[in-house]
Amino acid sequence: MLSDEQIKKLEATANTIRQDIIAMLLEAKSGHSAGPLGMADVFTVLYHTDAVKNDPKNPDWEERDRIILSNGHICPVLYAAMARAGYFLVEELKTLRKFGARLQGHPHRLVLPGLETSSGPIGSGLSQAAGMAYALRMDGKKNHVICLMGDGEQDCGQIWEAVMWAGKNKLDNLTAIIDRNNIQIDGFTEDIMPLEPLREKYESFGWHVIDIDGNNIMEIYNAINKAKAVYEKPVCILAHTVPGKGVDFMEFKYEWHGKPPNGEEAKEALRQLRTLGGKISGE
Ligand SMILES: Cc1ncc(C[n+]2csc(CCOP(=O)(O)OP(=O)(O)O)c2C)c(N)n1
Repeated sequence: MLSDEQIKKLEATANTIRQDIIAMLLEAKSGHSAGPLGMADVFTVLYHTDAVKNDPKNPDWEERDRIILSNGHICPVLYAAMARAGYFLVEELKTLRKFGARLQGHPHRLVLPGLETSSGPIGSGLSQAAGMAYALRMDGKKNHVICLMGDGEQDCGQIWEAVMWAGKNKLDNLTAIIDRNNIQIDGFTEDIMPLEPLREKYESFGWHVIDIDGNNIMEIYNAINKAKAVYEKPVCILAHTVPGKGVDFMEFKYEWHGKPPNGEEAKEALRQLRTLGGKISGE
């Protein structure tokens, strides 16, 4: 359980992360806005609570849970959550997408400590995560593997190979979190390639499914803890989020999938986010 005070603090952290995301994208002049803003609450729980085992001062800690970002394009939220947790200096966020930087436009495992995989080509993360979960179980280890995916990403066929395989092998040390924000690169998911009934699809392959409000810290925290307690089934958390969360002209707009704000838009986005709490980016 989280106390009201802890929740308030975590909500402020999520809004700090959102402000970081806007500042990073403005500086980079390219990148993705909607997905990262929508997933700020999930990443706050992943890196700023005890629901997931990790240690920013010791990224290779043997007992850490493994966080796999399959939808690598939303990495601004990953980087901001990691920086605010202490993996590296917040200052470094300004280097997003610069030549030679550790914060590449899609995560590069070999240059940034704390990353478990490189990603960018969507569709492969769940296979990697399932393989890791299987290997950890073979070694008798207790680490949990958490794989983040997009909903549009579910259109990739390889995901369904991993879904079948994880279900068959009863990988109860594996949790998938799907960003169910209903948008993808060029439209709404149900127009491009209908996914529903998504819950039933995962269930039919032997998964336990939990639907949550993916912008509610308490629901995210409880769902991850519950997922870790489920026995003999992998778990899929369907995190219903608002793409572009916190910035009114970005919310629910698929046009903001892969576009950064310009100067004026960033100013207005930061003004709106500041009213929701959290620190001004860089503070
Ligand atoms: C293999 C591969 N094909 C195409 C792309 C281009 N691409 C990047 S994100 C994306 C759509 C993903 O949709 P979703 O996961 O819902 O992203 P969201 O809009 O929620 O950020 C596509 C097609 C890619 N990165 N990799």
